[in-house]
Amino acid sequence: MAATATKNAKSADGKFADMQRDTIELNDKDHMTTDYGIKISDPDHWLRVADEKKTGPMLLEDQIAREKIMRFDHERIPERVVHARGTGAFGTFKLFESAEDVTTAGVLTDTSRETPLFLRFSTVQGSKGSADTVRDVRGFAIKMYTAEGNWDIVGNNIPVFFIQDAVKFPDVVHSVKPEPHNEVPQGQSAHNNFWDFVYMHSETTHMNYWQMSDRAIPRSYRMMQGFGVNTYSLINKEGKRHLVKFHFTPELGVHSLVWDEALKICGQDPDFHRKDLMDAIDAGHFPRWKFGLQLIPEDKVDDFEFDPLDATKVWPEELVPIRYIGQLELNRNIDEFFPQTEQAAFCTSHIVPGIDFSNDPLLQGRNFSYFDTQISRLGPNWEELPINRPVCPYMNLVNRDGSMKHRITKGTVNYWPNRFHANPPADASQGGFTSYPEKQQGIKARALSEKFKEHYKQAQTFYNSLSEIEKLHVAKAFSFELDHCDDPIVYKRMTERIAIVSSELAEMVATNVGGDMPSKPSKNHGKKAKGLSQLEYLPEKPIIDTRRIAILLADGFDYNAYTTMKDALSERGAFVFTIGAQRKGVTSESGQTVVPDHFFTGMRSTLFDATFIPGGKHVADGLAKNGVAKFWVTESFAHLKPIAGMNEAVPFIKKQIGLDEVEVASPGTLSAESYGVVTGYGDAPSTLKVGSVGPDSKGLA
Ligand code: HDD
Repeated sequence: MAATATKNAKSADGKFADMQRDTIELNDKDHMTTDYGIKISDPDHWLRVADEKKTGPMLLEDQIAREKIMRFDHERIPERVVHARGTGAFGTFKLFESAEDVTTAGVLTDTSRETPLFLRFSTVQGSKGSADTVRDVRGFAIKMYTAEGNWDIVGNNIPVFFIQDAVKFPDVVHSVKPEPHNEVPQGQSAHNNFWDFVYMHSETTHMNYWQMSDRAIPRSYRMMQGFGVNTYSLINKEGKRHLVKFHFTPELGVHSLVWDEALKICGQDPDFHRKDLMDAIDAGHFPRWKFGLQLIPEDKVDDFEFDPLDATKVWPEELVPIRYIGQLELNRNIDEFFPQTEQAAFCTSHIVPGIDFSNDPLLQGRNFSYFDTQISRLGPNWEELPINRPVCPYMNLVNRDGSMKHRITKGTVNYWPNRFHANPPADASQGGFTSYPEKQQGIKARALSEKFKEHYKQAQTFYNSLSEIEKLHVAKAFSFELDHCDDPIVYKRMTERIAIVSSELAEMVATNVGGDMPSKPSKNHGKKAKGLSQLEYLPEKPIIDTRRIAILLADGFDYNAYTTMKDALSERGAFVFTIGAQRKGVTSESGQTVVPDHFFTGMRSTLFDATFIPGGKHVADGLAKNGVAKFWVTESFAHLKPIAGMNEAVPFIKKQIGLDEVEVASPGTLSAESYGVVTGYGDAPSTLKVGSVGPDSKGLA
């Protein structure tokens, strides 16, 4: 048993194998039973006194009906107090390079292992049923089922945090959550209380800029970075300590929605990100992230102008480069949401030998909070639940009982030490966890170190490092948010605060929302840094894998152009969908019938990354007469998305995008100057080049 468990913890499918013990599969042979096992003959009628008209009273005696109703009455558990909305998937962690110079952790030193893992993505503020594409930080919580026990990295897609001291967490969360008097708004930071909090806490400034950037409206969970955020320690076999930050960089690059799209998708498909992840995994397009470490030797901790234990600061890559040593892949969808995602529970305090904490004051508080919250969500035996239990052998003779204990431990003693030497602890040579023997001395005080008091420099570096388009998006985001604050105290002084980082930005926002500007312009240190603009994280070559591409059709389309383009895109890994005038079928010029995946009113351009329209009579006879099809093109263009058209579709597209007079692209080309519009003429659709639009492409958004 122990040997199987250890093997499971080192093999990619180990957690799957472990969960099979508790997995049953629905079929048409096994009869429906009560939870205590008797077969049910009629699940549809409550036992009652059946008089002649069958209108008699219902009987409390019906244990089958009572069990069903009782189970239903109690099927909800408290949602997570933050990060309630999310979804997860299983995967594997592989190491390419051993980090044995800095740690003894097997998961970071044994390159022959494949460590199974579960990763849950989430938004922060919204409740469990809120929409996926709101402006928010995204959670990136990983549970690695290592051979030495579970290691949880409970991170975000933004490398810094709002506050420095964990004791402020209830304040920041209360301020951003719906206001207490009316529980409005849901899943949004655009309200008085949040911006009041931001103003009152200048330590939020750096995080606030990231949150107003495109990072907070990702295109997909698969296209975001992951950061451990807090500072941990790695300890090597000589007992030397390095401070460490963990990084995950997506193979697909970092991409975002534009705000108008994000807003619309909230209504059009609130599960957009959940479905995107599941669809990609189901289709075998497994998302991958490079795993890297930033390391600071213990004796260099004081060498920086910031404190490396301050979670509102990044460690600039110029000073502390990222050392990429591994890869995380997601490759299996969950089978059932509640037991495998709702009951998943993470703890920042779950670390394995070779890894240790630091005196990061946010991390220390988190270590208390996560462990505590699982008890109200799941009860004291939450670590025994299939999704949470380790894959390696585990046993503790003292940790017993409590509600819902289900593991059975044989033996007559439940204390240590005992006369049988049962369940002995392990010393370090046997893999026992030993804390880093850091010397600690001081007086008790409620305080933070001096360097924690500087709150603006890195926010300015972040803003300076953004491209012009990203800066414009930040200005629009601040303006949207403050426009939703109706208390002048809040929005007026907030624009003054923005001016500390950038007068130019504050000017734009103040003009839009009616805010105030300080009398003196602020000073800009002019510094930029690596790794802050998301445009640095585009894939090396443009790729269209898993991008959702719509082909618009009505009766009379060019079948050859349609199939050739569809096949070419599918071959390149795109997900192609046919959107037609009606789902019962559309007929081509040459008589072939295609049954579209959706009809026009059932879908919106916002749910696709690009659009293709083949030539044919269908343009004049169908698309040009259909308001939804016309708006589709206009809206796609406004959202900066590539649009391709053949023959008759070309003038139609030009008209919808309002560029009648502009020469779009020469046939078969794609360029920024072409406004992301590709056109092709003639019979040979293979002359069309399939590509994607670069960051500089112009558009109306
Ligand atoms: Fe937290 C959940 C990320 C600070 C207290 N947090 C939670 C989740 C993520 C984060 C991804 C969702 C886990 C899941 O999917 O189940 N939290 C962070 C990051 C932080 C951070 C990156 C800053 C570095 N959190 C933080 C502080 C506290 C908490 C300072 C409390 C002092 N967080 C919680 C919590 C949650 C939680 C209330 C809610 C559900 C849960 O823990 O399991 O305990």
